[in-house]
Amino acid sequence: MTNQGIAVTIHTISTQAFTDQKPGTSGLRKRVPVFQQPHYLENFVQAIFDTLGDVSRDTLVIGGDGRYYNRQAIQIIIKMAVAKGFQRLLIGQSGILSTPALSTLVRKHQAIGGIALSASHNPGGPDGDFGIKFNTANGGPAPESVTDAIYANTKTLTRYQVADLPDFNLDRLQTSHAHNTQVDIIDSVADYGALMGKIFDFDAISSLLRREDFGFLFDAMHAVTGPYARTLFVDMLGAPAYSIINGVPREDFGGGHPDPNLAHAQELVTRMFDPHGPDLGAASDGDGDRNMILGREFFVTPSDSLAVLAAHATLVPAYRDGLKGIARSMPTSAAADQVARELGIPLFETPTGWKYFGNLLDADKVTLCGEESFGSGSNHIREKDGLWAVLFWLNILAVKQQSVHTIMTEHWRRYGRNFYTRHDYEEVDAANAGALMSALTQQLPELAGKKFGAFTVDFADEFSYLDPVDQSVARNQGLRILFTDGSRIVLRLSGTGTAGATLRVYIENYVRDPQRHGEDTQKALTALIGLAENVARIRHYTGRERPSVIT
Ligand code: VG1
Ligand code: CO
Repeated sequence: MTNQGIAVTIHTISTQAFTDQKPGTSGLRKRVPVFQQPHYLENFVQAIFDTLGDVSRDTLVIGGDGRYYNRQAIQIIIKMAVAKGFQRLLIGQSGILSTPALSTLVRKHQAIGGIALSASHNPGGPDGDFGIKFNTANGGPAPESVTDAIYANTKTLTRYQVADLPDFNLDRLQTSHAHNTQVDIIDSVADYGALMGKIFDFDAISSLLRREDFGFLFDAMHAVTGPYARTLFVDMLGAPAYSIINGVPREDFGGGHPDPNLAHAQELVTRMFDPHGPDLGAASDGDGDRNMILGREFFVTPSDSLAVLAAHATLVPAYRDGLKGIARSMPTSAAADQVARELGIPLFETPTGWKYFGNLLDADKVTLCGEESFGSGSNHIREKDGLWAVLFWLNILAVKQQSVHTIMTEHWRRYGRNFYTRHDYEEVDAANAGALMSALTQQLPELAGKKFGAFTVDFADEFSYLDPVDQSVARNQGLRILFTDGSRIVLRLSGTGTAGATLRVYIENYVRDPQRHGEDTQKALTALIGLAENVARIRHYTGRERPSVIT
């Protein structure tokens, strides 16, 4: 379709503001029917566009994880972007772009930003979740100053603009023109695949994946990484095609919950916990930014994974010269801190959410970042990156020729082990969850110095973060109780849920003694788990006997 030169009518539609469009930890997430309400998506998109000035010389990247409503939303956004007057739109073929691929494209094409359509690991389908997130010119999630401005716009919006155009064919790679905008439907994988080839030792990884005595299994969970994994692992690196399971993206993720953890990646977990299972297993989430790493009969916690990547970074060509620093979110275990200390590099502790890593990466203060919630990444883009983490582990295994289990146990022997678990209480009553948090907040000042069995509270506070680059302050980022032996209990409310409130309780205990490193995590943490219950009265407030998900 070429409409250049032909006058395209731009309609201005009157609308009323919605009061519930405050972006959370990672964009605006709601149930699909909420997004399907007349004007709902349009209002939010206009609120984003209204934070940008003249964009007649700017490029915008658009793509999503392929979930239900992805295609409809993209058609709406294209027509609004044409009305806004962008010079160029880059759209992933069939509307598909993983979150890391979107970040790659924004950076490579020096776009003004990108719009990612995803609710990440939340289930999809007509009654599932949908989401929209704006990334800025560095390729990363918009910082709080921008999301605050978007939210302010949503509250006062009275009109939005849309170009009167037929739907675009999203499936064919092509360039077309509409009004003043060039619309390019591009290969969803190519630029991302090329970037991975520049970071890792593909020759070494390829030899490993072609070995008959090495087994690799990747679970794409019927989400966005299917095509990316096929191109990278099978086409570029020579792994057998059967290494990828659930590789076809589906609008409802095959009815599953595209969350790469021990509870939801059932098929992968069953096959890895077999004495004859593959050597490396991995999974990624709905939009491809999370990762889970498994060895044979062995689970690597995301916090430990970050520490292992940091300790072995110089084995990867892109990080051969070492790391500038490491950043981790506050609830993430301190395993990476031990490595940073030994390497003599700074360790930054940020609030939950990838947007807080952007400034540190842009200022070249850190090279690797990670979160306990199955997220890790580096300065190659400004999002966490699931397949990057899998390639990183493959690169380490290819060089070291050791099992995941051996690499992990040797790591613990050297640095000590941070036993770590997260207990989630999902969809609890929001008022009760709020009451729990305020009751605990009030207790905090009296906790320092108190003894609970073997544990003495060192200090307890509400975490706030002063960004060392732009001096912005983020308050209210979770309650933490730190003990004199380095153990911690952290509580916070999720900012990505779409129903009620989700309480996350993070528990950590550092153990130096190698004799204890083989212990079961939940058993090793029993005393601290009980302590969290006593101090925060979780059962009382949530009405739940046990967490809904333990990772
Ligand atoms: C969760 C995780 C957080 C992550 C965020 C987005 O947020 O805890 O670490 O950055 O999801 O990840 P919350 O507020 O629910 O705890 V993703 O893969 O959903 O974009
Ligand atoms: Co995600």
